[in-house]
Amino acid sequence: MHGKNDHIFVPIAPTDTNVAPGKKSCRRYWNQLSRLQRNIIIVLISVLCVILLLSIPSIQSNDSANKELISNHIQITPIRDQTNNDLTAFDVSKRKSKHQDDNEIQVQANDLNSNPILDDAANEKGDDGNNVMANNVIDNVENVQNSAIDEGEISTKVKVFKGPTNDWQRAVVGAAKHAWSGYKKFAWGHDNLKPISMGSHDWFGLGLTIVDSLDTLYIMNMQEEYEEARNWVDSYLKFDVNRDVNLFEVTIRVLGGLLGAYHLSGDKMFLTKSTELGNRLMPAFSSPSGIPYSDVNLGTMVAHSPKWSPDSSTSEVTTIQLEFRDLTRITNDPTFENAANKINEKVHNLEKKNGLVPIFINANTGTFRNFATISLGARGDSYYEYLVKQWIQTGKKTNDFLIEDYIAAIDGVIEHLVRRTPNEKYVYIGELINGKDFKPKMDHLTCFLPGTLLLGYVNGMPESHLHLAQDLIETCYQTYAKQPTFLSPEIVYFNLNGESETDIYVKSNDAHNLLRPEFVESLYYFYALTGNTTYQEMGWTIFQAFEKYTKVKNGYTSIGNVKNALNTRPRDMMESFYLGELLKYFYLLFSDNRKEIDLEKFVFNTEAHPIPIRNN
Ligand code: DMJ
Repeated sequence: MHGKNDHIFVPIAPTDTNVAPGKKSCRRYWNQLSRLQRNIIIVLISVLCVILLLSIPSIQSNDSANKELISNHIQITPIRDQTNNDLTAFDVSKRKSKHQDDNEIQVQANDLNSNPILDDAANEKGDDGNNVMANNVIDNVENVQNSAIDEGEISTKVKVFKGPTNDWQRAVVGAAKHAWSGYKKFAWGHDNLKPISMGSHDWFGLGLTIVDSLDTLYIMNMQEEYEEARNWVDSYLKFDVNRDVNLFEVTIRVLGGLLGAYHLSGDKMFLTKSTELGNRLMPAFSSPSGIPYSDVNLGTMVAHSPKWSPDSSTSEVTTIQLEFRDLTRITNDPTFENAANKINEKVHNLEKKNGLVPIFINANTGTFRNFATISLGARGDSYYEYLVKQWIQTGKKTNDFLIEDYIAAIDGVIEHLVRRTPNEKYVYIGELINGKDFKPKMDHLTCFLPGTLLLGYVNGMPESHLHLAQDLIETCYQTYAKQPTFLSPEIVYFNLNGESETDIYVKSNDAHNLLRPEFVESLYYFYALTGNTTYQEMGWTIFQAFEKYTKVKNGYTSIGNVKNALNTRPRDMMESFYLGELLKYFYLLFSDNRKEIDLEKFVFNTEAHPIPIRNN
């Protein structure tokens, strides 16, 4: 594993006739030695060299994780030779183009106060965009230090973002502007844009795209658009409307969006709105078991199970805790966190299959549905995500049972759900139908997992998590790379018993792409936590594919078929997570400052809204 520069440097004095008397040169000493003496010295030096070389891996044991990440990265031209810091010809051009306009960037100082806690990270880069890139070769997977905010400290300060610093980030901002202008023109105030029919779609009637986009616009320093969004929330976002909403979706997108905007901007209007929404969602917790109902009417404040079933999705009831706990932190009202904690405790006490949970749970009885599917995809995914993220949110000091459940769950994943394909040896995660029969099916949603595993690993989780993360990031990348559009389908299947010629295959009903963010989210974690710019390269390839196949005149659209580049079948829908998540993760992935959002200080909710880490 040693590069060509990893030799031991033995300085030899030059032959110098002007050496001062009494100071003999090494060469003169050497020449005066007998052959035997010289041989002994050569042998001794050789032995010393061997010992030194052998000891390097143990000296660098802390680096081993990153070394493996670097050496095991997916086969894609690395932008730097990681061992000698030389730019390849390919990379020079890429990097030049990425930074070519740096000098033209105007640093637009806001009239906002700076936040000493947060500004360290923003300043890390300095003026020269190349500094951070040069550092990448020595950046490691670092264990996250505890730098959480102390109890009681309220986020009233703001973080200043300077806007894009390279061409890739500028391209993402271009995409955000294009999406925003289509939404503004045809769907303003509605939940989603229908960019082809030039119309809108309402799900909850809460202006989802606006609220989900607030912190994205803020992070990208799109001041005009941010002001438009902020003012709409202030004037038009009303919660006292007679309308059923889904507790989970509104919590992660609307409550999470308001909280993220509040923490970055310090604007108290978002605090007021968050509190009102939190109060109106509380009836969902009024079930006999404490496991919340899936739906709640914001106006009448009456909650109920879904119309189609008595059960809630397991991932939905376990993916509201970051937000409700944060609401308690900023309001000092314990009601929100208490309700969320009660769910944690209930689910913790239920019987599981090696830490794995069925995907349905009954709000009345508080029990899992018998023989329900076990999956890290739809309806299961973020249960696992929030176990580790809640532990991180509370400074890794409390909620031990959550991290124990997480460790048990990942052990369960490794034991029951992980398989390797026969030919190309891709590692993937399948599902257990009826809780027992293995199915080699993986939702794109599951591609959040490599990023979450890596986040857990740098926070102290076992090495097995790192290995699984490395394997999965490659497999998820392949779900994109194998398609002619270079876009992943919603679901892939893997060759288990020779039923397919290829190791990864896609059924026609699963070939759609909804502009989902999970894989780009994982790439972001891999870049942010390792500094390895290979993950930026992967992201850039995928970003270009989105540009090519999902960009339409008035925005971006989900497509029906990633398997045919000539007939992608646009579906006329731009979900709020396109701006809320996908573009945000692309932007942060392409940042020259991988700590633009510092993962020692913030944890992202499942909709990419940053929530502060605290010491309790
Ligand atoms: C988002 O709402 C969230 O990421 C959620 O966790 C899963 N589904 C969508 C994006 O795919």
